[in-house]
Amino acid sequence: MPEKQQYELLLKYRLAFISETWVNWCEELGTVLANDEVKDGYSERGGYPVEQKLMKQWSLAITAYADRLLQDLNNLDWPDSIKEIQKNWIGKSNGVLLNFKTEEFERYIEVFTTRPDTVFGVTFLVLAPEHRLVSDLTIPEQKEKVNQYIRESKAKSERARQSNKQVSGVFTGSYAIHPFTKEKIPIWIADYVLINYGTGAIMAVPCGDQRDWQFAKSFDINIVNIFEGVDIKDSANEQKDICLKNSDFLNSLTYNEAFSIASKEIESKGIGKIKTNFRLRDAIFSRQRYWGEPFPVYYESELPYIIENEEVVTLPEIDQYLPTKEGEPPLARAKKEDWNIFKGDRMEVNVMPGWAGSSWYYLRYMDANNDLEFCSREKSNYWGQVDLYIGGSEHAVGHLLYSRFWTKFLYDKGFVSFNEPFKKLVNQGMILGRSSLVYRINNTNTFVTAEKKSEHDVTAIHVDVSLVTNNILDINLFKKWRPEFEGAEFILNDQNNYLCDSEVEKMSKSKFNVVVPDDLIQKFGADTFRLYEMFLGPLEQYKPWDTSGINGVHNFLKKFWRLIHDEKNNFLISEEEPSKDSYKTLHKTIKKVKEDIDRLSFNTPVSALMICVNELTDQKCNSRKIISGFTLLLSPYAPHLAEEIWSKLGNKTSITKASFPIFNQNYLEESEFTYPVSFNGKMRFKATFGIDKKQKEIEKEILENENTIKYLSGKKPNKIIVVHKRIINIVF
Ligand code: ANZ
Repeated sequence: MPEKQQYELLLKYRLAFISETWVNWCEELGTVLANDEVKDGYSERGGYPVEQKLMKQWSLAITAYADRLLQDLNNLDWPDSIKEIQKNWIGKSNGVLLNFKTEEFERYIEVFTTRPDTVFGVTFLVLAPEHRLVSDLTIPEQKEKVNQYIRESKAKSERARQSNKQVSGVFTGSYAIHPFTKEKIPIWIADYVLINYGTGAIMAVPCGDQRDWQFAKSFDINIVNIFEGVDIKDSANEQKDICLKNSDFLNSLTYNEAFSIASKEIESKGIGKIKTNFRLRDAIFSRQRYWGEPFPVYYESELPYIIENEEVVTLPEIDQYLPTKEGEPPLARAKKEDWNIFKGDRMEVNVMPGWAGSSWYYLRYMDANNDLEFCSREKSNYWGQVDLYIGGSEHAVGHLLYSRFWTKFLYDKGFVSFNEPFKKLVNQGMILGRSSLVYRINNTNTFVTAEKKSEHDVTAIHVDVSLVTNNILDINLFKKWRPEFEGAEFILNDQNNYLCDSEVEKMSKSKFNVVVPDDLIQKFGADTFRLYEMFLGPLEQYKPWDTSGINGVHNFLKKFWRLIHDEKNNFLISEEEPSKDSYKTLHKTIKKVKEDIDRLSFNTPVSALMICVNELTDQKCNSRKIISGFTLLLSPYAPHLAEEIWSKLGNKTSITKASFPIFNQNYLEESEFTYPVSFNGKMRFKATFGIDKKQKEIEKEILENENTIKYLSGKKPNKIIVVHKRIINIVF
């Protein structure tokens, strides 16, 4: 029910719409993918090829929020790098839509340009191969070439098209009329023009745009130079602060002035209009798979309707989680009676994408048992925004953008009182794996130790890190690891060891460097594991996982245990009042741990805790007051051990219910101070006095000091200056 309410809102407020768009189609996965789910022309999950396909899809109008998504970045306590990525992804451009009339028939080609100032440099137009006018504009003689080119570019991903260094394109055979010069300019198609951006067509200015320049050079198209004093023989001029020439009413102006004059002229001539464009696209909201929220939508005469005031539509059971023979999504396998709700002629058979849930789950957490609403206003008012969100930077243009948009929508409709979901964002670094490499001499089953690899022709092979200790390979385990290594031979080093090389890289099964926590937990316990993970380094940094340091952390916990247990493992706690030193040790640790945790520095408290145990061990301190405090400090890092000791200390409730120890500055104050004692400004010796000692008493005692008597050698002092906790100066 609550989910239904969420999605009904989206549909009701016309945020969701159906349109025929070019989508990333992944044949192998049988589904459309969002732009952030596609990497270099392959699906992010599984690595299957993705091609462009025209499909009828539900979309969400995230572009309606583009400007606010951009502006509101300024108010977020997020890493600059993520803000920059979002800014570029939203990609705001101010420009002009301009119409070029075609020569043959009454058609207009609308282009989007950010450089109306260069309009007199336009010598051809380029349409994306998918542009709807391509077939009309292609003359019969060019049809075959054009169709061939369209087929080829379909297989290329958008990214590949943008980064393609090779110039390619085909002439349609048609011409357009330049709106100012009235000259005939050829119309081409090329896949460097993307169908989903702007209008899917450009005015090409070879003297001002490098891609256009290369295109014109390759296909021998006319280039007009409109830049005063600039040579464009070898490349285009992309500098903006150059005076224009060959540009009629724009002559001798530079970019800023020319931009606004040209835009105004275009508008007043009625051939175009000023337009802000965003690179951000509306987000496709349909997926052709089984797992996902079904839409509360049915169709009647092919018109979609929302299912209102009824139970939530649930996923129907189907015989196979596969598309139908006709290529329909898996839900199309469900018969009428398989649906818990069936209305109209047919139900919607697409499902929602993963981000349909991830965009607002934080709100649901606030009111998880509410059967009527997704989250009551009262609850979201109480909890407010997420104060701190720790997450990976891989979500920069997916989840983190969708969630912001979703929250803004709910805010606009009055369902929540804040318009951003996550106040502060911290990107944690990845844990990297340390791989081990062995060297097989080519065409043999002989492995050579790393020191001698250069003497042979070798291939490096990743070996499972569990077979390697301190870079030394356990040969017996290695032989058992894989059948093909059973009969392997080894060339060892001078110490009779087989030394591996190591490399720090992404943790991955294929590199055999994945550390299974279970094994380490079995050996060292979950507390050591957790503590060690924290100890690895700063939260935000990428850190190599290197298990060789885990013993140190484990020993620290054992040392703490020994501090409060005798040789027979009996719990040993003293009721005595702790010494000043022990109080000082504890309180400086409280201060450090608290301050560090507050600033999300989770690794540094571990060394503070280690120092604390070392000092308490030296002080032979097992006093209840100190051990209780320390156990509390340790509890976020080693909760099991801390809980056990907490209970041994006689506490009846869990340590998780106890409050964090409070730092007291007084314990850090020194009780004594050693003053340098000077005579007429010259330092002669040192003398120690209690911090609380009165000035008069210090004066009296210093005069009685035998060293003072010696240095005064009978003279009478004129003045004794005592600066508290600084110096004593005797003037005579
Ligand atoms: C003429 C021109 C002259 C351009 C010049 C640039 C430099 P941004 O800033 O990213 O918005 N363009 C427009 N639509 C395109 C599409 N669908 N595919 C590929 N390129 C497209 O870029 C806007 C500029 O990118 C536009 O301005 C257009 O080329 C090109 F000296 O028009 B320009």
